[in-house]
Amino acid sequence: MDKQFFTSNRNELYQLLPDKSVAVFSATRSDSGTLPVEFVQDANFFYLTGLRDANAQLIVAKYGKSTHSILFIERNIPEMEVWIGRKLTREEAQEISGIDKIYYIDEFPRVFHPVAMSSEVCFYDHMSNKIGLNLTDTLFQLKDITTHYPTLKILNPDHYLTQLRSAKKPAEIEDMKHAIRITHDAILNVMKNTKPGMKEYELEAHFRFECVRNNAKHMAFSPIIASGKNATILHYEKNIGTVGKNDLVLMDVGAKWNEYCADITRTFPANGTFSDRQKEVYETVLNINKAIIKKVKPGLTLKDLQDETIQLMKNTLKQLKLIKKDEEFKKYYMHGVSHMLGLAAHDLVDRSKKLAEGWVITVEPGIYIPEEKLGVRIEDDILVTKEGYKNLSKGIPKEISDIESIMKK
Ligand SMILES: [Mn+2]
Repeated sequence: MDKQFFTSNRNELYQLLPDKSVAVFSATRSDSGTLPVEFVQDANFFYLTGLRDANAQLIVAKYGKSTHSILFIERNIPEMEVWIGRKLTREEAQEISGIDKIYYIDEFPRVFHPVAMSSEVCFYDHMSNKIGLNLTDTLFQLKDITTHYPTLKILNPDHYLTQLRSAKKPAEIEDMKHAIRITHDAILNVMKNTKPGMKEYELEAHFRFECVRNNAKHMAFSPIIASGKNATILHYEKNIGTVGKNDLVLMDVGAKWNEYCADITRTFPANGTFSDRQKEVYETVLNINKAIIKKVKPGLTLKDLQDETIQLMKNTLKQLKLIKKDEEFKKYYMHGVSHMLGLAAHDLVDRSKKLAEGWVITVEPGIYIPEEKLGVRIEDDILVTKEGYKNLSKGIPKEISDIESIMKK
């Protein structure tokens, strides 16, 4: 991904912004000087700048035909270099982002002043900055802005970023494919190393080992490794249970590559062979997974996919003798079948919009039967194409025979 990508993202934002408006985006804050913690860059800020550095800010402004991007970075502190290294230079920031107006962050109020004076609206992005100390810092800044410029109307820019980030560009799809490839290898590593009696965290370790070994140090989300009854808890993430001999293991995992996420779920038998009942439930979920994937095409909405899933669930849950009446389906299937995927595992979404070329969504039906200590979910990452879809995670085994033969090795 080069500066061309980030420049064209900003150009698209200019198109959307109303005249006489300014938008402010912030990098994630981090407290330099303390021991390193996992740093997750703010997705909107990354999308518009390409910077992975903390404590930076971006101003995007539009006045008629004249548009401006101004980047603010941290000043280098020579005394701190021995602890945390040298900060990004202005030249480096320019090379990454393609922005030529670069200031230091302490110059923000001075540079912002004339921009604010000529603007009617300020789109201030602070809701997507939920990590670390950033929220309080940006709220202080926002309070400052509202105090100094009382006539400036403050709005949230999220709808613009949702619009921009929904359809992925080729470079983004390549990064997502790579995240999926690493996730694929790591899932196989778990399947090959699982033995009944192990702890769920040992399986998690096999997953993380393969990701980190491939330079994917950051997860799209904390891995969910759930055996037996734990698999009926949708966002189980304690991963401390013992894998029982006759358990199914549900693993909902995703590596990140260049900030882009994979989100895959596979379910497999701890002992390497599905029981008859496990097979029955698994095949049901797999059939729904395949049926919904086949439906994906431009023009549908996420709700259309969910409605179709519910219809299929009602029928099959009756066949599995789990429910008698349609409306009981929620007892065994209680979540959405799809969400957007991108810079976030649950990416920005406008549910009123129709699927379009370049969107990447998940398809993840599941059936959860606590009384049988049994949960199955099968999740793939699907690219919406001009004609229909492309399953980006097609290569990750989900047929019963494939899973069983991998586990026998
Ligand atoms: Mn998901």
